[in-house]
Amino acid sequence: MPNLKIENADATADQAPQHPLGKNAKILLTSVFGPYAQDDAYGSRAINPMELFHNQVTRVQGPFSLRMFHRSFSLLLLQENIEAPCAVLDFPTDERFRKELRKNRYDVVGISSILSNAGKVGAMCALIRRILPDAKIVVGGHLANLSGLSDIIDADFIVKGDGIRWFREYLGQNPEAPIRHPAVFSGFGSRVLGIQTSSKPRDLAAALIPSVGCPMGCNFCSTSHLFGGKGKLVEFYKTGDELFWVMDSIAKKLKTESFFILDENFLACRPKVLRLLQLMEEYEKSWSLYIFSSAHVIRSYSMDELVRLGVRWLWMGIEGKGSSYEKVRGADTFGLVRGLQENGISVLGSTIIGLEEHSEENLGEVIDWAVSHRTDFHQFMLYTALPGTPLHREKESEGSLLNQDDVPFADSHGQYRFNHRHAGMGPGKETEFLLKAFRRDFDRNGPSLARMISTLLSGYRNLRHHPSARVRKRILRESAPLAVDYAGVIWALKEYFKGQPELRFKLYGLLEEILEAFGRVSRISAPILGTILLSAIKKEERRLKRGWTYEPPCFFELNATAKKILR
Ligand code: B12
Ligand code: SF4
Repeated sequence: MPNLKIENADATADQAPQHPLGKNAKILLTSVFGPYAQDDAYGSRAINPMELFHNQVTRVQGPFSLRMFHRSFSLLLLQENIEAPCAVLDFPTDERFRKELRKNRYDVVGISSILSNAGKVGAMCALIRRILPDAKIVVGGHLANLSGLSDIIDADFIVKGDGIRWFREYLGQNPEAPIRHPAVFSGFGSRVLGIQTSSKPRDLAAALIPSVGCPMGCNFCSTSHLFGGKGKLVEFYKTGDELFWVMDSIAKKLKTESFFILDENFLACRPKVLRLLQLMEEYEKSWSLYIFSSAHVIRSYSMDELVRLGVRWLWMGIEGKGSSYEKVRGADTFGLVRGLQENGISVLGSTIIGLEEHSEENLGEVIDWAVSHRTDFHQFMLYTALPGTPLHREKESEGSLLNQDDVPFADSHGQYRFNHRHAGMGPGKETEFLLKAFRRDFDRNGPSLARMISTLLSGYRNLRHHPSARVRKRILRESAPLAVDYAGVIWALKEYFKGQPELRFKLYGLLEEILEAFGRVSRISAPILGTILLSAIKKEERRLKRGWTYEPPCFFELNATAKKILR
């Protein structure tokens, strides 16, 4: 059990004044306008699409990259907890945003943004002032951590930290009321190998946000420092019971049994998690959990506890060889990854490129060390001094922060340039090292999709006779695609990688294992489906070469009160 003192950080949001119309104020909540995956004057960048995996994990995996979008969860969570008429506009185009401002006379317009989209927020504020001069403009999300933001955008309120409490106070609602959670799937528009994947509820995970912030307070982490930093956390659901009943209600609404849990260190509060497990056992829930957790917290659980909790996928910071971060200190990350994978838990390892101790001389070794973990997925991110973090303050006082002419906010997204001068690396070198890291992981370990299938197969083999019927049910559900779909995928990959004997050999071995486990049905279907998939992969490859990319569609949603008065 980690030795952490956690305080509630609800007070991090600025004290809000009250809107004169209170709960009658008409509110629009919006994300920044698109397009996202192309270079533009407002700060969109082709290498910074509105995607998670393709942006920062499977970036160089071409047709094997996992492509999908995620809704702007902050907006949905805010809307769910606002009693006033409230509309959400997610992923609008510039034109759709203008149209919305003209269509309804909003009293308040709230924009959620991160640092790299600062230019768009500035443009959106100017549009609101022009079209709806009486509306109050509220800006929240990670951009709010930028000191001096009010000098570059024209907003009435900049809200740091939790927006639910802020809006409740602003609109005269009870700030202590229980938090209502939206029922929303975690991802949509998923695509891999050039094929749209299943959108059936049972194949999708619901998003669950038990808290925001992280009490570990690592020096570079804006997620933690937006909500108070070390020892602080805004917990929406404080007990295992609250969490269980929220999950139960979402599962029923969405008809799903999987949860993507957006909590930076979900396992950190052991009593809460063990109570959740107890309730899952009592009510026979065989839920699958996709979670984030730090290595030293994972180690405080037995593997059987993780399996019974339903952990299927884990995002874990590995950070860097010899890293001094408390969350990885003393952890045998290699043994941990292997043990998790044997129990059917896919690992997404996350490594930082450009820690203080990194240099052009030692980065090759650092990358090799990271890649040799053979995690199912690997995120590499640049050590970026994000506003509001101790790292940013340190670089600012050292005088090593780069200015906006050198590296604009739009490029400070962790996948291109450092926003400070690095003692061990020449300017721009980090871009090469970052790409080298992704490529080495792909070359050595092959497509993440195959690695994930291999982990799933290990889970099936080792746990399908688990003493708990609940665990067996989950394992059978999760491994259902192995016999036909994934047999076909591995067959196609084996053919595709003909020219890479080492990788082909691994894929061949994996296919044999699947065929042995599932017999005739796999033997017949693998080459048939595999041939179709191989052709889809080649088609996707050609499409990508032509520069194809994709954008999320726009969503417009009204809460119950808004449906009566807004269009
Ligand atoms: C989901 C997610 C995404 C999704 C975004 C989906 C979407 N539609 O917006 C995807 C995967 C696409 C994504 C992409 C990127 N992301 Co991202 N992402 C996250 C993640 C993991 C969760 C965000 C979330 O939903 N949290 C739950 C919600 C409820 O919390 P919240 O957003 O903080 O909202 C609370 C408050 O901030 C506040 N609030 C939020 N909005 C508003 C608005 C108003 C008006 C008010 C009053 C309050 C308010 O109230 C909310 C409730 O308390 C965070 C890390 C994290 N755990 O926060 C990173 C994070 C936000 N992402 C980050 C980055 C850097 C990126 C990328 C640039 C990554 C990259 N280069 O690889 C790209 C940008 C893409 C683009 N073109 O814009 C950084 C932002 C850093 C910064 N300081 O700006 C974060 C913090 C991760 C990190 N630590 O580096 N991301
Ligand atoms: S453990 Fe992860 S989420 Fe928590 S502060 Fe450190 S980097 Fe941030």
